[in-house]
Parts: sequence; C-alpha cells; structure tokens
Amino acid sequence: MMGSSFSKRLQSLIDLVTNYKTLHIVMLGLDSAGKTTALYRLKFDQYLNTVPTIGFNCEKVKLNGKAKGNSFLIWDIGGQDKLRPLWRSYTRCTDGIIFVIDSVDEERLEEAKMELMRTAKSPENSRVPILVLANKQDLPGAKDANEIARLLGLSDLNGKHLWHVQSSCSVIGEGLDEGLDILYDLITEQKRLNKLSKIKR
Ligand code: G3D
Ligand code: MG
Repeated sequence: MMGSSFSKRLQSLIDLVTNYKTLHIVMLGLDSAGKTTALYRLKFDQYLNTVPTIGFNCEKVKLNGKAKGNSFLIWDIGGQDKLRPLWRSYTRCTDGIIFVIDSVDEERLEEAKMELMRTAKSPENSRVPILVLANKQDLPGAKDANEIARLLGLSDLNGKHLWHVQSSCSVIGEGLDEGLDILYDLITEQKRLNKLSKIKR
C-alpha cells in the first residue's frame, strides 16, 4: 500500500495549494457488476470494452455539480472472490465507499449483500458513507433502487453509516454524476457530524 499512501500525501499537498479537495473513494462490488465500466465512463466519458479487473484501476474524477472543483480519487478493486481479501487494505482510511450492484443478477444479490455488510461492519470503515449503485437499470427485470435497498437490508446500517442508493446505467453513464454528487454531500455531512462529536467529548 506504499503507492497509495504516497499518492495520498502528494494529493494532500496539491489540495493545500489549490484549496480544492480530493477525496479518496473505493469502489467495490462483485465481479461483473459494472465497476470498471462506471469508472471509465466517469473519467473519459466513453464506454471502454473492459476485461475483468485483476488487481485495481485508479482514476481521479472531477466533480461537476455543486462540488465543482473538488475531485474523487477512485480505486476500482477487482471483485472476483479470490481478490476480495484485498478490499480491506484499500478501504483503510477511505472517505467514501461506492458499492456497485448488478440489479438483474438476483442469484448473486445475497452474496453481494454479505460482502457489502462485511465491508460496512469492518471497524476501519466505521461511519464511512456508502453509495450503492443499482446498476444495469437498462436491462429488463432490473430491480429499482428501493427494491435493491430493501433486498440488501440497508436500513440495518441506519445510525452507523450514511447511505444512498442511486440507480445507474454505467454503459451510458446515466446516474453516475448524480450518485457522486450525493456521495460528496454524505461525506461532507459525516465530516460535520465527526467534528460535532469531537466537540461534545
Ligand atoms: P466489473 O468491473 O464490476 O467487474 P465491468 O464489471 O465494468 O467489467 O462490466 C461487466 C459487464 O457488464 C460488461 O459486459 C459491461 O459492459 C456490462 N455492464 C456494465 N454496466 C452495465 C450497465 O449499466 N448495463 C448493461 N447492460 N451492461 C453493463 P461484458 O459483456 O463485457 O461482460
Ligand atoms: Mg473491473
């Protein structure tokens, strides 16, 4: 993880000079949920033919909405089961988590839920805001955002994590900018809450 901590420090220096923030985001989800497609849609505004990710991809993505000027450094971590133990080292010290769901893959929703809950409950991710992308909304039979929230049991996270489910179609980029704007708001809100709880103590 040396590369990651070095790039983080370098980024902090750049942010200090420019007065804009770069937040660190990790993108997780089962293999083939659409993580890499989403990342490259956000970064290059084009659809790239992806191959299953071995290891990780990392891109700096500029925010366009209210948070214009700020950026997310997004780590896209391979989702194959052999790679999942790696998630832990990437989620350490992250500002936010994006969890991508294939909204038509009913069979693996339970597995996705297990991995999401494992990540959410890990002590190093305590209070880290979570954006769930209910992806592949263009496909017939896709479950909508409310249904995905229910099936993943996200209300269990209430009081522990700020979370939001955004429906998306990564191949055309629909829902991605909206999702990032909401995640930015959740992170800002969580930072405010963290400050408040420090003052109280
Ligand atoms: P991953 O990085 O999470 O493993 P990928 O997933 O980004 O590699 O995507 C896996 C497959 O799902 C790809 O198709 C990709 O085109 C497709 N996909 C991703 N997002 C969407 C979406 O929103 N809608 C639809 N219809 N397909 C999507 P292939 O065929 O290359 O396996
Ligand atoms: Mg990938």
